[in-house]
Amino acid sequence: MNDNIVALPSEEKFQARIDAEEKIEPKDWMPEKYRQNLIRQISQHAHSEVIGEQPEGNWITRAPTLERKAILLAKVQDEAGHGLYLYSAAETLGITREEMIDRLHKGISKYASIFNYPSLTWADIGAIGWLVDSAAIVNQVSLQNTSYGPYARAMVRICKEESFHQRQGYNIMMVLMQGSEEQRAMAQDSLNRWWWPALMMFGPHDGESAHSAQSMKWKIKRRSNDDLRQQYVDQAVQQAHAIGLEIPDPDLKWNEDRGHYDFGEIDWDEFERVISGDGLCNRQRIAHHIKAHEDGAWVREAMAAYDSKRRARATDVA
Ligand code: FAQ
Repeated sequence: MNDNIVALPSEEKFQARIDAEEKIEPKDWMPEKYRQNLIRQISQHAHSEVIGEQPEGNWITRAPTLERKAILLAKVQDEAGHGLYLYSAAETLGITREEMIDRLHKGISKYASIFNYPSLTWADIGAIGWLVDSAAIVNQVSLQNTSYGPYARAMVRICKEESFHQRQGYNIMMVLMQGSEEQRAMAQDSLNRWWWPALMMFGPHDGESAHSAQSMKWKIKRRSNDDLRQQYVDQAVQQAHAIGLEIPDPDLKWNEDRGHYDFGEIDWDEFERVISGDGLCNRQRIAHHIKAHEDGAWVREAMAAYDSKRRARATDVA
């Protein structure tokens, strides 16, 4: 740390470290609001990874081939792993896993709105991998440079795995688009249903985003919601057109001056409804999570008993 920084009062010293692109580590001093904001964002991110297993898990037993089944199974397991890295990163901030899960079950802590939409057809597994994982990557690449060390490091591995997820989803869509008329229609229908929810993943417009200004100052977020959404649209439109899919947006148009696509307005009433717990699948997703959590209680108890026995044995030996 440089000498000028050491002489400043805590808050200023902290901001100076952020401005100098230093990583903040768990035992470092940090403002309480920084800690709380990180716990909020990282735990919601973790919940998203885990709840996101549900719409995909719905198709594991119905995947069209053994190969597709094995790939989907591996992807869903990866998402569980992402949840694990993220819960662990949040725990370094002084909150327990149990508290985070409790907040999820009580509706205090959110998770990505997209997972409150149903996966109705096999093409939806393509759309989730292509559109949802792409959106996750666009955001998470920027989070590899977030100011909190454990979160930034978790993002590096997560981004690598999400890239494989994105490719498997796009490959499903590509194969369907090379198939029968019915298969092409299924792929298009899936894009029609998932496009707008995918754009909502980036959150409210910058001017409406409650946390953005402070999160950008603390470099918890590195790019704004609208900026990331624009990059995503520019990428996804080209990918859709390359395989013959049409983006369901009459206002979508290349803007030569801006060098970006213009696109239509998100239905923000729908967004608000879904993040407030009133989407198509919110109740089902949480009920399923609570049941799985309760059914798995004996595993956690057995692990805790094994761990305390192991520690006691280690103390005896010492
Ligand atoms: N859904 O002030 P902002 C994945 C909430 S991972 C639900 O703009 P912020 C992998 C927000 O929490 C996908 N809630 O908030 C996968 C806040 O509420 P609060 C998850 C949303 O934090 C793929 C309020 O609105 N990725 O998909 C949403 O600055 C396939 C005000 O909003 C991450 O979590 C939303 N879409 O920006 C898994 C990335 N948008 O907390 C399985 C990390 C906003 O005050 C299958 N997170 N809200 O009650 C972030 O980058 C940010 O948290 C944002 C929101 C950009 C999501």
